[in-house]
Amino acid sequence: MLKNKNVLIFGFGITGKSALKFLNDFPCKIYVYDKNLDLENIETEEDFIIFKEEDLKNIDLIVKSPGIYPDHEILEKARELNINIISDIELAYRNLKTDKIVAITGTNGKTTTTTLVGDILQRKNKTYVVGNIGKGILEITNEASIDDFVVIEASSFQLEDTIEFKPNIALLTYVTSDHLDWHKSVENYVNAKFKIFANQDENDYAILNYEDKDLAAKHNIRSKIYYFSTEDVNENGAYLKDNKIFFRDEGEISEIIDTNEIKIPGIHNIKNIMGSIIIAKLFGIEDEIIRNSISNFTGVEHRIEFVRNINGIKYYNDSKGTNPDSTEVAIQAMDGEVILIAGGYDKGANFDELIEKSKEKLDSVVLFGETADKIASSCKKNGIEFFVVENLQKAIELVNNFAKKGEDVLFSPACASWDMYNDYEERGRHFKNLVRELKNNEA
Ligand code: UMA
Repeated sequence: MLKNKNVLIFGFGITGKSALKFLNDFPCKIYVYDKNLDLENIETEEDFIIFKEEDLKNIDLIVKSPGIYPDHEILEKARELNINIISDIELAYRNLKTDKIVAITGTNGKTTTTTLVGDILQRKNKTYVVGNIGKGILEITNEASIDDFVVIEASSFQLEDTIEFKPNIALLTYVTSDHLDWHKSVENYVNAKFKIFANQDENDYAILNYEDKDLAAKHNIRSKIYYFSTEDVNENGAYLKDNKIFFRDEGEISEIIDTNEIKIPGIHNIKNIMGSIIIAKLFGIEDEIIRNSISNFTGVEHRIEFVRNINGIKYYNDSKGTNPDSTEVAIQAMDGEVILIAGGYDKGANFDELIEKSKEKLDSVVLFGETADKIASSCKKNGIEFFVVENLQKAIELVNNFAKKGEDVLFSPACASWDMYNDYEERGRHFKNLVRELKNNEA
């Protein structure tokens, strides 16, 4: 498929670099485009040609980085020339030796579920955890052997540019709305998410939130469906009853774990765990191994991550809260009254519902970044006290002055980080450093 072809790597971040590493093993001509990098002076072990627009007519295939908007003018021209544009997960799928491929998507919960599934499966067999979680899948595509598990966190951007991608097990945590700047409409976004099931057949498995049952019915899923639900809905899958999680398969029921043994907070995490249990059971992992992994799982960095208790005020880093829904979930998972620090890159989201639904738990909101005024107007509508500040440092200085014992300070921006940071991880680390530098007056 790649022999003697001219392949353009479009964007040279994590995806582009892993694509170069992968393609280097094939006899093809590799071009690279990146509008922000000085490609002449970049150090790589592999050779490539710096792409110029006049090369486009010679290109056979474009491997597109997920963050680049689909209406980029070079991509529009490529479509006119009928050039194939695919994402890295599509290229990887076509070349992976193993068919033990798990793909996990959803508006939120992807990273927690992907990490936990990776942890369970690696107790049985070699497991690669890749994708939107921060590691390009093409980095490991040539290396993964026929018996290995590959667990992919798949974003809507990556799924949009798939054609044949067919994971043996696909899980959708749930879907609401996000990334409207990229997808242009909620419908496009939801359709991209459901592409995760598009090529599956009766030998594959689809795992869904029972709350998305009606939505799923519209998407013609051909694989075997398993649901997770907080009630016993008498379907194949996992459910919660009397504070215990059970797994049911064709009438056979097994008790997996008591929720007392779970360390990560919130009902949303129970759902992430139930989804993970289904995947593990479908691969025949023993209950004891599953229970052990779950009871030792303390969550992922930047997701409702406890940072510090200063004089009875708890600080949490939820930099991964990059959309309103994710932030709402984080607010609900807090024990005390919440001082929310939010704001960031504007993806076109609406914040009214987030503030309205979180009213009862919110003490006040401190805002910064591109969306600060937009969120401020949602606060105004709902009678929530708010402050707009210049940056994260100023936000923390302010909060440190007025937070009271028993309150929770939650940094959950409800927005991407790209207005002020390279990514949510850099933003989360910045928050943690600032909180660690605060003086504990009682000490
Ligand atoms: N670029 C251009 N032209 C443009 C825009 C960007 O040339 O118009 C270049 C940039 O200069 C940069 C490169 O493209 O060098 C970046 O490409 P990218 O934004 O696709 O980022 P990658 O580094 O390849 O990382 C991507 C994912 N990023 C996005 O989807 C925005 C990473 O997810 C993912 O971990 C990685 O691939 C490996 O799969 C991050 C993310 O924020 C965590 N994801 C979004 C989210 O979770 O909300 C979807």
